[in-house]
Amino acid sequence: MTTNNNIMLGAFALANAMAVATISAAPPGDKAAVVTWSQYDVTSPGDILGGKAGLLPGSAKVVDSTATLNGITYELLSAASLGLNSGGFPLGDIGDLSDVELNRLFRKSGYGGGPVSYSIVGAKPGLRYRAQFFVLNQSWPKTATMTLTLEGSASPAWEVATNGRIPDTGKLLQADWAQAAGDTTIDFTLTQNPGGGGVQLGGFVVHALGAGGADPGEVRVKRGGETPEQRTARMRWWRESKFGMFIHWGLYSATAGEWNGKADYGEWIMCNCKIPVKEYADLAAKFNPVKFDAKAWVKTAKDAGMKYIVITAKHHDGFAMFHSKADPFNIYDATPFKRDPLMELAAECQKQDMKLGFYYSQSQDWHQPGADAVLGRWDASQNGDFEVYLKNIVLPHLKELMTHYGPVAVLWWDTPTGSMTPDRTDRMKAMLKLQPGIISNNRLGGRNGGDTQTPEQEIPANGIPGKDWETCMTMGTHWGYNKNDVNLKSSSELIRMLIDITSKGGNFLLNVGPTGEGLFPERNVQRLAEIGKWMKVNGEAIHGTTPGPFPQAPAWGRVTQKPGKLYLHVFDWPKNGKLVVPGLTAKVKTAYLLAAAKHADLATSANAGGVEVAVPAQSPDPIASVVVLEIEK
Ligand code: FHN
Repeated sequence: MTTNNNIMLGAFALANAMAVATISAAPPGDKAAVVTWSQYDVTSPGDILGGKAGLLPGSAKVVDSTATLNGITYELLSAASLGLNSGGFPLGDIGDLSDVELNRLFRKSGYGGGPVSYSIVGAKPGLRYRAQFFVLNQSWPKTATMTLTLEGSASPAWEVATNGRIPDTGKLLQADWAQAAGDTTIDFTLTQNPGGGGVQLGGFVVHALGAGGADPGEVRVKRGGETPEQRTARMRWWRESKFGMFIHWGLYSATAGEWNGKADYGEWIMCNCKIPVKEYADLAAKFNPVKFDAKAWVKTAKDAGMKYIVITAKHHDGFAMFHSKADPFNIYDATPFKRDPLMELAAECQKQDMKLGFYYSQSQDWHQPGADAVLGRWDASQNGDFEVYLKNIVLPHLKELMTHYGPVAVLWWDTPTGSMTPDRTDRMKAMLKLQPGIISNNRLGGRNGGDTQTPEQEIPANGIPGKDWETCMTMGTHWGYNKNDVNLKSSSELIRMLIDITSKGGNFLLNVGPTGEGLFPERNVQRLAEIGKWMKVNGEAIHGTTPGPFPQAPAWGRVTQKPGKLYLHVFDWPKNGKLVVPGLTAKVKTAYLLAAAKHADLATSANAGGVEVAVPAQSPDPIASVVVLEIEK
């Protein structure tokens, strides 16, 4: 199968295998000095799920290995044990396989998963390569299917023929390709598993075939179809933005939260009041938001210091707030308004340099037959087939949203249900490929993590370390407009929340529920203006910052930073004129208040406990005053 020329370029396997024996030198070809090895021979058959390795076909003796790289232990299946000639493992390059995603994914009982993408980067155009992996254990019904595709190579798209069934335990699957210019992607998708069971794949290896002395390239296997650098680039604007506007606007807005004399509803009014589908749809005839002014909306967001807007394209009531050809239950066709507000908003966002994203309720839809209603259906017309809903409504809607409105920065899924099978979410996600840079949240469902975590109406005490996260929040009680929703958080509270979230590494997506006439309620506008006033002076300490360097927030407030600068957001101004920054060891070059004219210098002194800044007796802003420390990097 392989020759001495073949070079093994990456490997992993066996999530549960435990190291037992010798630590030996790193194998030849290893470029990562920190790698240590341990190996053991496995003699027992089968039970991978129980933590032991299985026997592979023929007489091959399985040798499992673990490698520790940057503090993470990887389990590797040695190609040499399979009769392959291993020229060495460039272990420095397998960091992206750290969580042995494939093993975890495919071991899951009950349903399939994926796709999980692996990019093979750095392979040399013109050379031939081979990818292999092993079916380590499987107990799936024969009706389960597994599809693997190789994309981006010169070879035709390649699929491991499983003929409608998972290959047996011990089978080796492989695919060869001639590398074209550009990277190769392998997508692993496992679908359909009625009746339980599980399967574990492992031993994923990439070889250069018969390179014949030719340099096979610095091939790396990377998880996710996107390199970390590419992900960083894609997420950059979002990470720097820190502050965005959520807009919940739909047919429900026309009710102002009132139904049959009771007025404490919001965007859930249709469900809460069990309004029959036809009766709710009839509201559209009176929905005529003629005061809608995209320019004013975007300006309000911009003046508040917000960098992106996410608006409900379709909420759970199923009413599309855009002109859809897929179904007439939309603002253009069903109302006297006869305008497409998302089109107008998209144009204005372009003009005012504001990112625009769409909220889309993908599985819950109270209007369309067959869609889900998480609290149960109440109208016979809601009965139907989810597949039909998906095919006729969701996919065409998504295609329209992804293609008619220019750049779409965010797709904000919501309320995933059990109908979100991998096959269905795959089809939805395929639509997002029409917007290559798009960022999506973690509410699609199935096994899709998404790009962002979405705590709702709360700020996690310690942020969500290592994740991109965004707290979404209402100013009052409801997301959609309710005329009685007047007990709002104060602008001071909202500003401090923005600071708190930023200091913990998150974003703040603050909601506005416009009226049925198309206006932002005055009470929201007032708060946004006050936030904007603060941001005008202090926005530098929010946008583009990361959490401060201290493990604990200081007693007086919060800290954010940029390279060479610490921003001290002081909530509790020191009465003695001494602001102490505990634990700061870096040398302070200058200190000043963002609010001070010409950024006049403040005296600082260092002592064993940290740095002390001499501040004026009065705080410039009782909500939060920002002291900047320029420090030596
Ligand atoms: O049910 C919705 C709700 O109406 C609103 O859209 C929020 C926003 O995050 N999401 C759902 C509840 O989680």
